[in-house]
Amino acid sequence: MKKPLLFGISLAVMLSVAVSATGITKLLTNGDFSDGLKNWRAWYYCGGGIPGYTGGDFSTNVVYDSELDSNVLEYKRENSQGFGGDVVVSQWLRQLNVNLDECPELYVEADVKVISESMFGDGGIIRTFFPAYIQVYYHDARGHVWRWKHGFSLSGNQDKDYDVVTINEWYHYVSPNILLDIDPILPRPLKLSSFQLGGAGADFQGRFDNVKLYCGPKIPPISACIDIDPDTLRTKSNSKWITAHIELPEGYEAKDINIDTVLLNINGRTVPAVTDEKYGFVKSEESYLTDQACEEGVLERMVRFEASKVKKLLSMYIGVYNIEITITGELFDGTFFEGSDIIRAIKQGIKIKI
Ligand SMILES: [Ca+2]
Ligand SMILES: [Ca+2]
Repeated sequence: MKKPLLFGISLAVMLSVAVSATGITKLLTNGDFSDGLKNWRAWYYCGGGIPGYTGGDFSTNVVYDSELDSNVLEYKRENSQGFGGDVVVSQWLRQLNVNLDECPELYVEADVKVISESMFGDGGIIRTFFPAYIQVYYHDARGHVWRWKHGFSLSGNQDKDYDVVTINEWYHYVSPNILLDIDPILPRPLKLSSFQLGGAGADFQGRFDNVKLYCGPKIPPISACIDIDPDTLRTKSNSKWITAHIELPEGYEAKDINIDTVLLNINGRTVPAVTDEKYGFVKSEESYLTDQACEEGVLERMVRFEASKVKKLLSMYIGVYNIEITITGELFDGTFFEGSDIIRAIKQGIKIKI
């Protein structure tokens, strides 16, 4: 049974792609779902084949996620009765006409969360039933279409095909260079066809946000000086904010930092900067451009993160007190920056000799 159903279709054809100052070409539009499902196409299929079987209930919606403080894609399949099926949200790439010979490196990046999954676990025997997955379709010189796929599973032994994630927790995925990850016996990719996100299996539910597909070469981020306050974080303190001062190297200005892209990273898990303009430190340049850290006379951008979310990431480090925190983000022209600071995290109730 094949039952394609279309949701929120946007047939707007985009003939331009965004090339940033770093040489990175961004290939997806509305990958952060700030525009709902615009530019995305949602559909569904199942492989049942039993008379009267409807395929179960499925949905794709853009919902607010309080942890990311952002609109995200949520997809769901229920009442599957144990038959496998897919919920897919896709974006056409064919019209971009990207010549992969001129794209030596191709990367996918996304935040993903598996909320539930009823069976199949690590992809099943044929390794396709993942409760969350990303697929890039491309065609070769003869016009044959091929697929690169990466799954996210709640169980199994992490390998090349999938990452094991924790239920109900956001996971930040960065792919290897897809063009080198493709099996070398397959024909060389020539053009991109489409990009797909979704889940497969029986009943499942997941979320995606901040989805990026970009063509390199990957240029290393510029190195920022980061100063994080407080220097010591007690996991049971009532502090509301973790503050970071970001100072950029010569030739770049802190005022050009795009706060919507700023993330605090601890061992690959992230917390986004607070972007709500009800706060003066988000809205007012006088508040957020400071000269309190790093080199004197060079302004920094001050950003804040919700302390409760950072503490949640730190909660696994019982007794570990020197934690490296990395701040990453982009300037408005697409230049990436990155820098780290070390703070001391103290879990209440544990005595630490310093
Ligand atoms: Ca978003
Ligand atoms: Ca400074």
